Amino acid sequence: MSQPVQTPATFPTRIFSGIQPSGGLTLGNYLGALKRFVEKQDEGIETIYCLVDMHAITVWQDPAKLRQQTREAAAGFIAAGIDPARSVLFNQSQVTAHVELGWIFNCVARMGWMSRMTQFKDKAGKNSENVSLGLYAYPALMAADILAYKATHVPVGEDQKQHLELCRDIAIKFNNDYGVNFFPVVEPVIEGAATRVMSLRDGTMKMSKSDPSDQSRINLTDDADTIAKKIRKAKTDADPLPDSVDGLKDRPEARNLVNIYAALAGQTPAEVIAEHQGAQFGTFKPALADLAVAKLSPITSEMTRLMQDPAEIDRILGAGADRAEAIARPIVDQVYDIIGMIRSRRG
Ligand code: AQP
Repeated sequence: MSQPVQTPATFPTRIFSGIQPSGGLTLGNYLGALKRFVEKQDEGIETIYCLVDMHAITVWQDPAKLRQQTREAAAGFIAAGIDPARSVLFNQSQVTAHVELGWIFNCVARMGWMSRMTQFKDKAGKNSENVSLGLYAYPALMAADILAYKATHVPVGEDQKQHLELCRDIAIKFNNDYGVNFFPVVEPVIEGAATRVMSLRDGTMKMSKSDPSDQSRINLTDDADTIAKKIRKAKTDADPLPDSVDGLKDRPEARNLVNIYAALAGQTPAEVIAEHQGAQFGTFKPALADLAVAKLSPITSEMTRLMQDPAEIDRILGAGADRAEAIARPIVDQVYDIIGMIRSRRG
């Protein structure tokens, strides 16, 4: 019954990625994901970007805040360079194909696979009996988000690598179980100097929008003073910057700031080190703060401007959802046929 699985090369290149509107966008989301999203769009590839609000509710969200955060994230995407005419930009809950395929994938994915997901273990911590079932099933819905479009490439930060491996496993198992070559085996696209931006408070923890400490992250809504203050107060060690990237090996906080600088400046970490070797943090941090403000302030002001017209943001998301639906619906309808569901409604 099993047949060889198609490789991505046999499917047209299509990019899909998403961000949860579970808080304000952070510098981690920007450097690890959003900046890459814009680059892919500007390379002329077909790009579909989604605010994954159904993922956000795997942890309780205040409804009014969720709406606000979704609009704010959409404004962040557009302010960062996503053009809703060139990319499909929408919020997940407006296209029901995602949850329909998500359920089917719940029935394809194996408990053993899900139990190995480190992000679930990190997020659930010692409280795993009390977190939502949705948080556990989240990676199957993420696979559906991607495969509802037969996307071939997914730009993400390093933390999503394991979820994308699971997405590949689901595609392969579905293809094998039903004897079809239907879903592509997606390629993660994890690129750039800051694929894992760390907390400003602890260089061993990921910068995250849901970290209880606002000092741990830079938000895309932070003003210039706040950005400069947060960088000045970022945890570091007492040594100057080394003369090679290897010298950052056991210095997670120093490495993080160098990587952030590199990603913002469009340089490699080695180039940053070559320019700043021997510098104390008293000198490097103000240089980083100036760079961060120069790069982020135009995005923040544009977000603020866009947020003055929430109806226009909703209109853009609705139009994007119509375009997304037109791609995903026929794909999910074919899945129903493949798995043996009767589809006999008229109209
Ligand atoms: N610190 C980070 N460094 C690099 N990339 C990151 N991403 C997130 N944090 C970093 C990338 O941003 C995209 C969207 O992630 P998400 O919001 O859907 O979920 P997440 O990875 O769980 O991000 P957060 O900020 O930690 O959200 P919460 O706190 O709600 O769980 C992904 O491509 C991710 O890799």
